[in-house]
Amino acid sequence: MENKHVRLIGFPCDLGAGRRGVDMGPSALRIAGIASMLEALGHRVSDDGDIPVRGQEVQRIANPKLKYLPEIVRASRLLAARVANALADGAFPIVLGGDHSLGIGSVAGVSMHCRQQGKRLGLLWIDAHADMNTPETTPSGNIHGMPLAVAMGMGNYRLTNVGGFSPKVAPEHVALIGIRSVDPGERELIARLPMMVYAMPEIDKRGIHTIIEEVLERFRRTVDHVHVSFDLDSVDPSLAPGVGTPVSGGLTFREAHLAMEILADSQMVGSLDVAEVNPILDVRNTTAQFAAEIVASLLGKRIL
Ligand SMILES: [Mn+2]
Repeated sequence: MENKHVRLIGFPCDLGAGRRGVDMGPSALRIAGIASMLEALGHRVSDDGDIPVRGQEVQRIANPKLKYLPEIVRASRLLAARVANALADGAFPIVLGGDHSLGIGSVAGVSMHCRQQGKRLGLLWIDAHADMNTPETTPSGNIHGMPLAVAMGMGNYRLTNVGGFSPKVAPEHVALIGIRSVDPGERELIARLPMMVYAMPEIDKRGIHTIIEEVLERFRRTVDHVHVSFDLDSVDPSLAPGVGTPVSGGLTFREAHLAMEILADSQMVGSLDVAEVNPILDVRNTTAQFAAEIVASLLGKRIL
């Protein structure tokens, strides 16, 4: 893999999640050595620090179907600008979360850049959940359950309009991989959208290798920039216990790494999110360390 300029952008936010502590994820990922691991691969790494996000203590919930909406909108705009700037500088942005509401700003920033450059965006969402609720369907009101719907232009206007346009990505350019916990409203949405969706049983039957290759085959023909949004809860909780919404039966160690290795070989990935690392729920930073290794595999780390 060619050497890249990697820009780390922390998004210390737990406003979108139902459990506290995921706002400390960016620190945990830094402490796990993500920068030095990427430098060891020959990449240049700079750390932009964190997007300022105001904590829950100084806010109140105005709308229980869209908890902490105003602050998430404000922080998402900042994140979008930071991600778009990194790409404009020729860098490879990695957004360190933080709950998965970070995907709203991150995908907006990538999409802004692609729009400016006349590039078509492909989005690979790796997650235990579909993250496709809307204010109408959400069981919890937690915005981290909405970012993939938002990226495709569905949901609250203030969220879909971050960056000033919508949708950020066409459903036919979205692949959702690893799901095993889907809400009724999300199931309906998935059924009527032309997305590529691979739930865990299909990964079990066909193998992660076949599936990632299939997604890449479509992406090679239809898009120019691939953004990967990796939720640590996609991985089995035995490997990544430090997540807010663990679901058994996730990706194995090798499935997760092999997916990243194949993506690295494709040379199509230009930006990445690492979401939902929650140090409060973790065991001696295991989940952040696992995440850092996953990032290294996506950026070219090889066994041989
Ligand atoms: Mn997620």
